[in-house]
Amino acid sequence: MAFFEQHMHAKPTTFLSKYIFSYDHKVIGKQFLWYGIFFLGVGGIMALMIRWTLAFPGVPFPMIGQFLFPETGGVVPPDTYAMLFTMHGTIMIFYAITPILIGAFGNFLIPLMIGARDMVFPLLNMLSFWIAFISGLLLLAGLFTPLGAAAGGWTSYPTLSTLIGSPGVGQTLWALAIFVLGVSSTMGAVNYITTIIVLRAPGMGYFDMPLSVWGLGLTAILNAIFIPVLGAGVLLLIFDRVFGTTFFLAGAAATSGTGDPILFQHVFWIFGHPEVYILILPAWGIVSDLLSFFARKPAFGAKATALSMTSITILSTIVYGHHMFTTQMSPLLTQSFMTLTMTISIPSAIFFANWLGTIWKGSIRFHSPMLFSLGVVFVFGLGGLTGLYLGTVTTDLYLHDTYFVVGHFHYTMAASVLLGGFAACYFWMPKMFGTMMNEFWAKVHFWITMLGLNGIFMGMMVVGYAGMHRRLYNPFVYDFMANLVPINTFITWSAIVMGLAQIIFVVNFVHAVFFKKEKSSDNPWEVGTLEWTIPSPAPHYNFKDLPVVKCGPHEYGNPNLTGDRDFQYQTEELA
Ligand code: HEM
Ligand SMILES: [Cu+2]
Repeated sequence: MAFFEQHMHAKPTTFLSKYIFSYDHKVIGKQFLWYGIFFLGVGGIMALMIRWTLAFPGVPFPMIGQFLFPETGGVVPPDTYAMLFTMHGTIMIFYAITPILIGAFGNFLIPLMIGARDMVFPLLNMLSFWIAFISGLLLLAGLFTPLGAAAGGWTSYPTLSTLIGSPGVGQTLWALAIFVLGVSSTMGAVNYITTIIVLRAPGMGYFDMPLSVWGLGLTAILNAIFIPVLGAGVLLLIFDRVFGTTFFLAGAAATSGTGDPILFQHVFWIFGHPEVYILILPAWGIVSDLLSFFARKPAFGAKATALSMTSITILSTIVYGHHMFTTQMSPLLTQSFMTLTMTISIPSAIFFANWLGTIWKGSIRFHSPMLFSLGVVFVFGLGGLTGLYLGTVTTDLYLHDTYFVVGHFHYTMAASVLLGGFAACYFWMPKMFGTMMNEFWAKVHFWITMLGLNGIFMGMMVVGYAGMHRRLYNPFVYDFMANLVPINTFITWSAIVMGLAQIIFVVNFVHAVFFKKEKSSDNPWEVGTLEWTIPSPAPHYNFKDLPVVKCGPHEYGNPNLTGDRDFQYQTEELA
């Protein structure tokens, strides 16, 4: 299994080689973490502006409104509103969740959890961060162009995204930024896959890998296959915008027999549906491990969980058409996509049941990472169930493009992935930075976040079910939506509450990283996976001697355990 010789090199000594152009997967992981947290803040403020506009149409945005929109006296103008929801979605998906779950935790966890000293290709790894960094600059640059940032939605459908729909440079920069980010993600994905295949510690079979590594590995496979599809799509979009081609131009099919806006939707969703699993799989893996760690029980049906995750990964590649039920696809196609979509419920139900089996009769320790993991179980349940209504053609025809869809995907992505990310932050903090965050404030953060996000996303599903469309600047000019203002005000207050709760996290995090004197012990959560066998924070090149794996990652409460612990390190032989 350890096919590769792994060497130790001298420690980097200069500031540049240590913190900026570091080859160390742990430093690169932290760089992605800071990058993601920054964009989480930017995307979050944009979300609040969207919500403000929907709850209080015509009222200036407090504090920074006057400064940002002086021409309207602080009120968010309609064209800016379109930029806000476009940039919010783009930033959250590609520049916040992806860097945090995949960039930060993928980088940090994979080598540590499989007993390797670094990624297989450290230089490629370093480049992948800096290319992502450039992409972030390109995206933000759009905000400062004369006609403003992209405004065609995160899906960037033509004709909204062609020169006719958005003539500004911002939309071109958007496409370029996504393309460049795709290059970075693909580099990362290839690195992760190869690392998992060739650098596993001696004795570690695939089923001895923690489920976090399973999730991250499956994500990397989807990334490597489907990010290039999106790359091709946005490249063609750039050609249409800059070089006058007509791949996606509406009407071009009629006049020259070539272009078709619907073609873009196919390309986008062939990537886009797998993308939602790209985001959720790492969170699923992490939650599957943490539930076991904190219930002090072996992960129930761990092999079945890993195999279910794999089946979902495979199925996710052939259901994309359910995003396009309303594009006049042939009934045969819609029905086929509906059937395939529904098939995903089977492996989903298996591993969801395994989660419940894991916590069933466990000696649960309600530390903050566990609270956040249980939060994922709850919100993902809701997200998954609402997916069934959208995957069914007949109900989707009504619900498509309403806030019900927005509620659905925020439960699955915003809520589940965010809570999973927080669970990971609190849990691996000692190994990353050598200190622990304050538990009391972590729990306060959890409860207020839960309260806020359920208020927001449950509210969205309610107004969506009542017929409120997404992406409208002021839906309430239509009579049938006018009476939905009070619920929208409620959603907005929930969003403000949730936003404020995140300040607690940031303060707690920054305090633990920079100001906390008290060091954490090497294994504060009493967990047996490989990263907890080494000092906190993880030292240069992780393992002085490469570990040899003797048992699985979830040995808790086994009567044959050695020592007077209720868990066993993966490097120890089970008696
Ligand atoms: C459990 C099974 C799931 C089913 C059956 C399902 C089904 C659907 C369907 C049919 C739509 C399109 C609705 C429409 O536009 O009319 C949709 C939208 C969406 N779903 Fe799911 N979904 C599921 C799980 C997930 C998961 C796990 C995620 C993410 C982690 C996710 C993220 C999204 C996103 C982002 C959109 C909206 C994209 C957009 O239009 O902007 N879904 N889902
Ligand atoms: Cu989908």
